Amino acid sequence: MKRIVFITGATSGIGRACAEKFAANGDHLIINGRRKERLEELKNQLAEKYKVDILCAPFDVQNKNEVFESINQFPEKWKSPDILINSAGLALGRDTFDEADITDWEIMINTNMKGLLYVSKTVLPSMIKRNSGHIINLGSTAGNEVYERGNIYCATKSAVEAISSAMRIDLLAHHIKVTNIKPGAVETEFSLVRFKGDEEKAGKVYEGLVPLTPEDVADTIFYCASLPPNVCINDLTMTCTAQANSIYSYRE
Ligand code: NDP
Ligand code: 8X3
Repeated sequence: MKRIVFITGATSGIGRACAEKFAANGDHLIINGRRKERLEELKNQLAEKYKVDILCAPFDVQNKNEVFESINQFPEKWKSPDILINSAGLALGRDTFDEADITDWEIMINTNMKGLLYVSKTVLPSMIKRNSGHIINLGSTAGNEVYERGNIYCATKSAVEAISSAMRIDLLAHHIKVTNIKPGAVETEFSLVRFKGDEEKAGKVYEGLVPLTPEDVADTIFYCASLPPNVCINDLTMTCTAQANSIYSYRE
């Protein structure tokens, strides 16, 4: 059966790869991100290629009112997504705790934690009404182990772990699955964003190893989203073969 899949952060990286993967399966999509032109471009491309219906939902997940107003104004057929993939997120900076920029911290907290909460909270009533649904959060190996100069980014991903566990417990009675996907290094725009456009620093993150691709992660998310109703992957850590955890990698 074809599903409605709501993907935040679909303008790039893992979210975008998920959009392609689910569309290829014939699922209908709600795609979010702040860059409206990219959303429109993706919508046209995937709708034509896979003949699926796509709704663009351009909003900033940090803005509570924008999130509530936008989602609550979805046309009737889009009001009850089967799957929510919370991929919108970012890291900003790799500085020691004492030197890090407080505004960077606030943006990470507002996006990775509060944004995820706002979107989930707005979508949940329809899942509860239907007595089914699946929320898939993007955690990270950074939520498993804190690494040097990772401070608040790691903290937000630890929070995603705790939030996912809390959601899973509290939503048991409503038959809603909650999955926390925790990838290691994935080559996307993530590092370019983290290093504020510095391509050299961003490139170094993936030097000497073959990182995960966004498609690797999307394939895994698709697998988790395609299991029978009685099966839920609660959390899943995945890294490239050259990475053991958020601290140890082997570089040639
Ligand atoms: P990208 O930078 O490639 O994509 C991030 C996406 O998030 C973009 O679509 C961006 O869209 C969106 N986004 C960021 N801020 C907001 C906002 N305020 N409102 C709405 N959308 C927003 O990174 P990835 O695909 O790699 O990251 C996706 C998720 O995966 C993040 O949560 C990240 O923490 C996590 N992750 C990434 C890993 C990696 O190594 N790449 C590893 C582990 C986890 P736009 O700018 O258009 O708003
Ligand atoms: C992104 C992976 O290693 O940059 O969550 O923290 S890492």
